[in-house]
Amino acid sequence: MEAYLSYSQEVMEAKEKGLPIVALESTIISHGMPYPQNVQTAREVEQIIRENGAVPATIAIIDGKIKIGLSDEELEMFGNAQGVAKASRRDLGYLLATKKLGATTVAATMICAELAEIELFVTGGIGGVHRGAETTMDISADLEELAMTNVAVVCAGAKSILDIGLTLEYLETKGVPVIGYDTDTLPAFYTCDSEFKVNFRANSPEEVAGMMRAKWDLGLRGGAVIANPIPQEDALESDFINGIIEKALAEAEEKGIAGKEVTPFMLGKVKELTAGKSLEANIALVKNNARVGAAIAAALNK
Ligand code: PSU
Ligand code: MN
Repeated sequence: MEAYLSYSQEVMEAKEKGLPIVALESTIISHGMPYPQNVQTAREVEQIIRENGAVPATIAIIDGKIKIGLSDEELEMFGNAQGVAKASRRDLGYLLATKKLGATTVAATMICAELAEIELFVTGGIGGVHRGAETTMDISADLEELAMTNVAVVCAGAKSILDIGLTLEYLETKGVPVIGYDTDTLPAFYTCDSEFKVNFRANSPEEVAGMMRAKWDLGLRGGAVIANPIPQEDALESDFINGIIEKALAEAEEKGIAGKEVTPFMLGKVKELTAGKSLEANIALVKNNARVGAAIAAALNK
């Protein structure tokens, strides 16, 4: 297995010194945001994690290896290169064997983080149960991963391109705790809250770490959703964003967008229809998650 893992110098040193490490995904770079904001955000998020006492490990598949920690050139490549595969659980074997470039989703990043013994992962949004899933069966592999892989995922909740209610039902069935960070309601990515409640509220990094440690000490497999609301000043107005999401969903259906293209299509379309406002919100919430995630990683390390 070690043959497949390749650590950056920074992450290797952090492991030797026992420093807290935060995993980061690469699909958000290659398929979640446009260039050059994607690369710039990736760099800034890494820097925020360093400033908050942890070491960032952006994860991707390169040349037959799982890279734990990317160089600046590699970040640039994932932001700009054509033909980078969106890599989820099912794609890992294929991409490693064929030595292709793979940008890891939440599911695949969790798998790689667990292999590298990293317990905490920061992202923007997780995949979930899509609207209309009762006929399309479009349910993100991220949810199954949360049920079986021991990594806590800090995100800004589930966005309303998904069916938030069904996503919560699915997580409940799979025994995945949804923990609100300083909130009782589930944030909906672009907005600070939604009509749904979280399962548990944690008011500090230590409280999150305590819940995770107790779960894992019991030998209970799986992660958790740590839902951290977008800062109020960066949030979008909920009627505005939901109207736009409806439009984007209608266009996706009309165009017959399916499979792994759905989420990237929706993110791109929403950005276009909001004239970039959704991208600004997305960048702000990821940075906010990086601050909180670094603190939770430090608390888990104690
Ligand atoms: N949500 C976002 N930005 C993203 C994604 C989701 O706001 O970049 C990406 C993540 O990598 C997530 C993936 O794991 O989309 C989910 O894709 P799918 O719905 O195809 O499982
Ligand atoms: Mn899907």
